[in-house]
Amino acid sequence: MKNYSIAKSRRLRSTPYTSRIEKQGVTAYTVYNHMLLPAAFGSLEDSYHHLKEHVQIWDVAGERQVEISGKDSAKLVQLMTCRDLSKSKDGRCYYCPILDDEAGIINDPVVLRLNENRWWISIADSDVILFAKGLAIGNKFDVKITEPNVDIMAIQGPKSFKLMEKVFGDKITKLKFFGFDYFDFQGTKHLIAQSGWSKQGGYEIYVENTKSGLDLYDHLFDVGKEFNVKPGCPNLIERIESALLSFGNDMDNEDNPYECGFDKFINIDSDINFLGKEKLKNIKAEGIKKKLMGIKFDTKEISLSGSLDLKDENNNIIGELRSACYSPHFGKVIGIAMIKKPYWEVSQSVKAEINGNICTGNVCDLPFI
Ligand code: THG
Repeated sequence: MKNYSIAKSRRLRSTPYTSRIEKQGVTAYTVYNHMLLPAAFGSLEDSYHHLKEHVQIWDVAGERQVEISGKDSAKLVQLMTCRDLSKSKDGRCYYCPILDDEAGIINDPVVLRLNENRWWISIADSDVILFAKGLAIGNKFDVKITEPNVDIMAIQGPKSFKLMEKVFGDKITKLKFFGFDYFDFQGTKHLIAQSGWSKQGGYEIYVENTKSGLDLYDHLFDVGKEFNVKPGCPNLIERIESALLSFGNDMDNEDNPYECGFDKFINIDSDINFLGKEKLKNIKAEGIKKKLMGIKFDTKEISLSGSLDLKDENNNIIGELRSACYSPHFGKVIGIAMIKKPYWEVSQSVKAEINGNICTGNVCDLPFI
């Protein structure tokens, strides 16, 4: 597949870190929430191995925040998600599918409860702010909805814990997974969560003070030398092996949360009010007809730029492949696919045309590992 350079403009927003990562060797961008999101620093496979062993600093400013504040903010946030937030706590993050009235997925953000009247929705790639504003206007909610200047920098990899301890002291080691708190860097407070879009562990720094954030970015590279710190970005191979889903790739508005395996984030039995609740009850009663599953192919190369039909031995279409990569762990191509109900059996054989050749493989459960 031939690649093309991306034409920058005001509409395709840069981040405060862009000039730095360009000096540091970014080689590919994707677009996320109308913003540049680095997609590669040279070989994906080299970055994958480095991420699993050392520590990386990522410019994930494209994970924008939708801030909802005001008297009705908790009501609006709850209206948007099927996850019960009635017992949520300040200083905690919640992975929350956002649904429309048909229970189709709008987004799968991390929701941060700053306090009962102030929330950040840390969004995947869709315009949640417009949806939130529409709901607030239609419901006459007393809320303020903005996209604040918050530019996340992620510190990911097994050595992220030692690196962050070196900068922020012992206190940061007490932070629990999906907890957040404020930490001082040279006199400026930064909101830091133990989270991130890899399964290698790490933190996300929600930078509000750009000047201090850039000083911190540089400082992390300075003091991180002993941990072999490198610039990086969400890694296609690591995230597929870890089955971290990507909105717009693995699922979209045509899919419901049951089909995506989000069962543990769905609360249809409590008395909370959210869009799509009745629809979800029906879906649960009837049962779903497609779901996300893994595929392993007996081939070593793939480059997907859209979805790919999957067929059985009789050429019946059994589903569609939505993301895929070569996995060093399995020594073959693996992928995430939406599979139709009659074909859910693990080890169901599949074939697909990859790079002009018919490749065979098998369906498996998610996560792969
Ligand atoms: N961090 C922040 N914002 C984000 C992302 C992020 N917004 C966009 C995108 N990523 C949202 N998608 C996800 C998907 C998975 C997770 C986080 C964001 C995740 N899942 C954990 C898991 O699957 O193990 C934990 C889920 C849980 O148990 O609550 O971390 O990365 N700020």
